[in-house]
Amino acid sequence: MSYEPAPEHKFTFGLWTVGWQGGDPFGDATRPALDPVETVQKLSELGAHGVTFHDDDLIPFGSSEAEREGIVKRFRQALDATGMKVPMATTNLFKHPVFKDGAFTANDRDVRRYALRKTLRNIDLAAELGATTYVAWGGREGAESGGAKDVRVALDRLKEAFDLLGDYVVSQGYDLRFAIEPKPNEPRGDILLPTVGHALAFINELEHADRVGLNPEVGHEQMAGLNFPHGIAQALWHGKLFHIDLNGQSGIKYDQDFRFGAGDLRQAFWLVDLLESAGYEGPRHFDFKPPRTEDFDGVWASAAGCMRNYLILKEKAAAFRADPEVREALRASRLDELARPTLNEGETAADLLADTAAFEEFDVDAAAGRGMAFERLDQLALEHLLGVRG
Ligand code: 3MF
Ligand code: MG
Ligand code: MG
Repeated sequence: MSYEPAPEHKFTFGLWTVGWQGGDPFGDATRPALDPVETVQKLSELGAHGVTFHDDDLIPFGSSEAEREGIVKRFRQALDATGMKVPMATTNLFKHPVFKDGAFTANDRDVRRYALRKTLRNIDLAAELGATTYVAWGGREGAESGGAKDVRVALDRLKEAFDLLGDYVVSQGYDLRFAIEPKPNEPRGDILLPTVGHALAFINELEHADRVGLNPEVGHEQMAGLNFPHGIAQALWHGKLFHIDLNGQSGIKYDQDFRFGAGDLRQAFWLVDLLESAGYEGPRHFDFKPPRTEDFDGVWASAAGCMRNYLILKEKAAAFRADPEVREALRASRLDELARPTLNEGETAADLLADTAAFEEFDVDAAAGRGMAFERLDQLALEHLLGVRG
């Protein structure tokens, strides 16, 4: 297998990923800025399907109306020339100092109104460019200290924002859904909607709940020590996996944004296995940062590595599922039994209470003594991943 990325694989990249110049809290930029048009061309050559952007990635903050038009025109020409798509767009509500205390939940009302206007304006552009997903990462919605934010009231304001954005999209007739991106911390000490679970519960309270789903990011859940494939499985179970940010992270530390496949490789394997076997059809979107040690050759090598690693893992996961020994091991671990409903069809609590085989005659010691055979199953998975099987 060549592991050659092609548009049908739906690999997409944020303009801000390969375009990251390497500035961090301790050091200046190590790379010059990238022209979005060059990014489109280069990623197209590498086999990507499309690009995504924050408003300010494409149109520098503070540009005039005429500048904005010129930039969009040039960008659109690059898309047309390459066939690259824009399946998702988002708003930068975190960089400018005006958002230092948040955007939709800033204590200052005028800042909240400005944030909503900035978002509505970019939603128009997103729809114009054919995006069907609008991501909302509330990186500055949070606090460093307890008294600074009344979280219950802030959640009212967050709901108000999503309800308004939903109303707007419906009134304009846009084919656009929102995807909330949870993150536990960084840049705020603590961010609202810190995990997939918090965000899922919040969505239930929204007026346009059917139009709002998730954009979970590998590293964000892993920064909280959570199992990313489990979070994705639950998002899928709720029908809420609208989009996904793929990258790499090594455990509970700062947001590392490694290329996909770096960091926790075992979770990456189970993630690809899950996405592919669940029939996820959305973009495989990379939100990573080529390390600041790299020049542009390293940047493109890193982007190519994201796609190649996904394709390698896809092949490994398929080989794992097709391996007769794995199938046998799955049966030995009784995954088929998990798939059977616990009650018989039409069975009631009264029927279960009357079933002496389920309780009075149930041999708890024999059941407790049954091994689950998970170690053999996991060793087979590991050997597929390590390339010594299949
Ligand atoms: C930060 C992020 C963000 C979001 C983006 C929306 C800058 O950790 O992951 O990237 O993904 O704002 O897509
Ligand atoms: Mg991130
Ligand atoms: Mg992200």
